[in-house]
Amino acid sequence: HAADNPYERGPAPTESSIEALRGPYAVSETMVSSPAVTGFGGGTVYYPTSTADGTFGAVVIAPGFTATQSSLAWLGPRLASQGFVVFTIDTLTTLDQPDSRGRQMLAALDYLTQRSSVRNRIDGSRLGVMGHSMGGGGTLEAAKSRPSLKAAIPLTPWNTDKTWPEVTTPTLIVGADGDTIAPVLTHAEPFYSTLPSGTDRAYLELNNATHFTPNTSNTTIAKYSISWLKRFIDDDTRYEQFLCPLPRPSLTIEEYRGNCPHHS
Ligand code: 9J3
Ligand code: ZN
Repeated sequence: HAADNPYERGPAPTESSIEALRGPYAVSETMVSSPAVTGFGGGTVYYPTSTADGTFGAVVIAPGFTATQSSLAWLGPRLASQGFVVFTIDTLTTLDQPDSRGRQMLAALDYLTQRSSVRNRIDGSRLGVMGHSMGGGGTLEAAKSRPSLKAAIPLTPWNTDKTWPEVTTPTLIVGADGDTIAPVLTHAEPFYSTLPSGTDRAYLELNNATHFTPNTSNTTIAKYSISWLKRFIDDDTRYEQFLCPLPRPSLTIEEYRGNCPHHS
């Protein structure tokens, strides 16, 4: 229990609690405007309203090419209500490439943990990154350049760099079977398979899905993202049951690969 793990937050999870539209924490939000910040384009912080449970891990989420934070806004309260500080960001320009997005995600994490109004609510040693498409490519770039990150979740990621042997952060890659913009054969699958085998890694391919499936509320994305963030940002082994044994193909899962048991 919490006595064994100082980072675990919230009640014991169930299949229905990780599928729910909201978790146990009421959520507040605050806008961060550009140009008040530098190095990224501002964003919205979603965070548990109460301070009674101590500090939380934090996650920065970046959008894809031509998109803004609104394209991933659904993840803000959905993840924060489970016990994370979640920062959905805008990039400096909507045309920024994945390497730039990765640097901006790290700038956003630094702002969040060092200067933002919620910095005292965050455990700065327990941080993660997520992003869609070029923001998913940026997620891999951020993890590659900052190995201290605890979790990374690229969603239908796009990048010209196809190989990620440098990543040691536990990484859950989400692909979509019908993606014609970042086809899994040339993006999500090689990104997954080139992660080191010693890195905790998983590949979730959504069934009957497209490049833009991550842009609307999606229970399969939410439940495995929550489980991955809890397992690796909070070290919360209560969520291991949803990740290992590996999820079976279903109406919403085309395929799931990964190491099980996990290393860390
Ligand atoms: O962020 C994305 O949706 C990347 C896909 C894309 O349009 O790449 C073409 C340059
Ligand atoms: Zn590479």
